[in-house]
Amino acid sequence: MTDPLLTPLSPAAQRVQAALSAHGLDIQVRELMVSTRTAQEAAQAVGCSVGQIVKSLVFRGQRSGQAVLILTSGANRVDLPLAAAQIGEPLEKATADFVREVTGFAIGGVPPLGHVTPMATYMDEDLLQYPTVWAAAGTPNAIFPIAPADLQRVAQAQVIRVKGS
Ligand code: 5CA
Repeated sequence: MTDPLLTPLSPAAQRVQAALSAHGLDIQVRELMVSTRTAQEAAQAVGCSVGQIVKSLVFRGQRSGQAVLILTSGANRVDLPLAAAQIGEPLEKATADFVREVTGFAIGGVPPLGHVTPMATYMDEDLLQYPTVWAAAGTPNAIFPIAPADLQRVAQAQVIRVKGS
């Protein structure tokens, strides 16, 4: 059956779909009529809590200049000194241009996998408490559901704590 709230996948979303399929995951990317640009909008669009939305946040190692991806619960902000202590290098926020260069996707649709270059990846431990989390799929309207353990495996992510207490 055709869902009237779904649209055909754009090329960026198709790249994410291909990456999921290449990992053997039977997951369907959904491109929606409504915005999933922010964690709040995404949660509203799929009817989940904001904590179940995966923010794929790109940072830049201050010493190495290398990209670092932190998959963060939509309910959390990354405490940069805390993250840096676990990662082993001070981090700074990436510019929009750097994000596009290293991932191949524009901010608002950056997915957790399928990037043009592989990068060191970390995952917020708070995501593990949910049966399903939802991540961006290449565009500000595209999203997919995934079990957090599968996300950790396919993103080759090391679990860290991102928020201070
Ligand atoms: N599609 C949604 C839900 S999955 C999404 O992509 N959310 S996100 O949080 O992963 O992506 C937006 C993030 O991009 C913001 O939290 C912010 O950290 C970052 N961002 C937004 N604007 C800029 C900018 N101008 N330069 C660098 N980073 C930015």
